[in-house]
Amino acid sequence: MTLTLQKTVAQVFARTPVTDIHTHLFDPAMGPLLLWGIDELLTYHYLVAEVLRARPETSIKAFWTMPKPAQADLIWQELFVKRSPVSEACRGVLTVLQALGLNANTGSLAEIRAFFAAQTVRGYVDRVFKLGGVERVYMTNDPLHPAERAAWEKGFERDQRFLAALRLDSALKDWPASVGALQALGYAVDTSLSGRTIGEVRSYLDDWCRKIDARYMAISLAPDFTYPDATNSLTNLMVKAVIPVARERGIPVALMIGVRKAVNPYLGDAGDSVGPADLATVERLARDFGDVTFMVTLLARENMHGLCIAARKFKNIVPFGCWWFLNNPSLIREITAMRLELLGLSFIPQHSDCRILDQLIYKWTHSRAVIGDVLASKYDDLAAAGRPVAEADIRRDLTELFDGRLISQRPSIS
Ligand code: FIX
Ligand code: ZN
Repeated sequence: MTLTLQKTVAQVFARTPVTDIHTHLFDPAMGPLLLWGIDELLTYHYLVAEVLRARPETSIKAFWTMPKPAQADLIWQELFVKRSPVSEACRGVLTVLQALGLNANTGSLAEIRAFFAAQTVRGYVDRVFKLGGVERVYMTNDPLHPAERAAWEKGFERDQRFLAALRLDSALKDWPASVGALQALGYAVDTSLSGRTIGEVRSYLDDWCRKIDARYMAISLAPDFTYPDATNSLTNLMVKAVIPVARERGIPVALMIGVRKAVNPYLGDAGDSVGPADLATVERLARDFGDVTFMVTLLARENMHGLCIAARKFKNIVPFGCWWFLNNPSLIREITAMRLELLGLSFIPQHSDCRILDQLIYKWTHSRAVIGDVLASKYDDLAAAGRPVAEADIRRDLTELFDGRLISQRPSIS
C-alpha cells in the first residue's frame, strides 16, 4: 500500500466526524446516568473480568463489596503497573489518558483523579466529542429502568448530540416477567398474548418512541432466537408489536443477536457470553417484512460472513458495528475487509458500545486506525485496477459510511 494513500485516508478520516449508532451513554442533563472519569474507566466490566483473571484467588463477591475507587486501584495495580496492559480494554484507558495529556506511567491514580475532579460534565462532554471526532451518539434508553424513567418524566432540555433508541430487552425478552412493570405504567397487559395485550404493548412502544424521539428500537436476542415460532412469546411480540410499530413510525429495528446472558452470574455485566445466531431467522424476518429496515449486529465471529451474505440477499438488512467481543483490532480488520468486499459501502462499519463517556476517545481512535487502513488497502486495489480515488472520493465514502444515514433509509417492500 502506498504510504501517501494510507496517510491521506487517515487525515481525511480524522476530519470526518462520526455518528456513533450504539452506546450506553446518556444526555448530560440525565445526571449520574452518564458515567465518566478514571474510576469508571477502570471498573468497566471488561477490565473487571480481566483483573479477576490476573488475580484468580480474589473472591468475586469480595471484589464487588469494595468501594469503586478501591476496585479501580486494584485494577490499575494488577493490569497496568504489575503487568503490561496489552489487552484492548487496557490499551483503551492508556489512549484516553494520552489524549488528555495525562501521565499513565504512575503507580498512583491521585494526579489523574485530581484532573477529573477539576472537570465539569458539560465541558468534558465537549472535549471528549472533539477528541473522539464524534458528532452525535445514540443512547440505549430503557423506560423500565426507574432512574432513567424518572429523568424522562421530569423532563430536561435535550443535548442534540444525544439521540434516543428505545431498548426493548426489559419489556419483552423474558415475557411475562415484565407484565407487572408494564401494568404499573398503566398498560393493561396480561401474561397471555391476547389481542389486548398485544395492543397495550404496541401502545407502550408508541408512547415511549414518541416521548424520547426514538430513532430506532433495539433488542438483544439469544443465539437460539427463531422466526417464525408461533409458540414463542418473544417472537410473537416482535412480529405482532415491535415490527408493526417500527413500520408505522418509519424507524428501524436493531437486532443484536448472540448473547448468552449471565453464564457467570457472579460477574454482573461481565458475565455474558456468546453463541452463534441463526442467520436463516434474520433472512426470514427481512423477507417477510421487506418494508422495515433491520439493523443487525451479531456477536459471534463465525456469523460475520453469513451476515454479509444475508445482507446481499435482502436490502433491508443493514449490518452494523463490530459488537462487544468483536470490537478488537484484529477482528475489526477481518470483518471490515469482508464487508467492503461483499457489500461495498452499504453497511455501518462501527459503533463504540461505550458505557463510559471517555471511551469515545479510544474506541474511535482505535477503530479509525484499523478501518482507515483497510479502506486504504481497497483504494490501493482500485488504483492498481486503473481507478485511483481522489481525496474528495475518500471524504464522500467516509461520510457515507459514518454519518448514520442508513438508519433513516426506507426500503421498498419488493
Ligand atoms: O446488549 C448490549 O447493548 C451490550 O452491548 C451490552 O449489554 C454489553 O454489556 C456491552 O456493553 C458490550 O460492550
Ligand atoms: Zn451495547
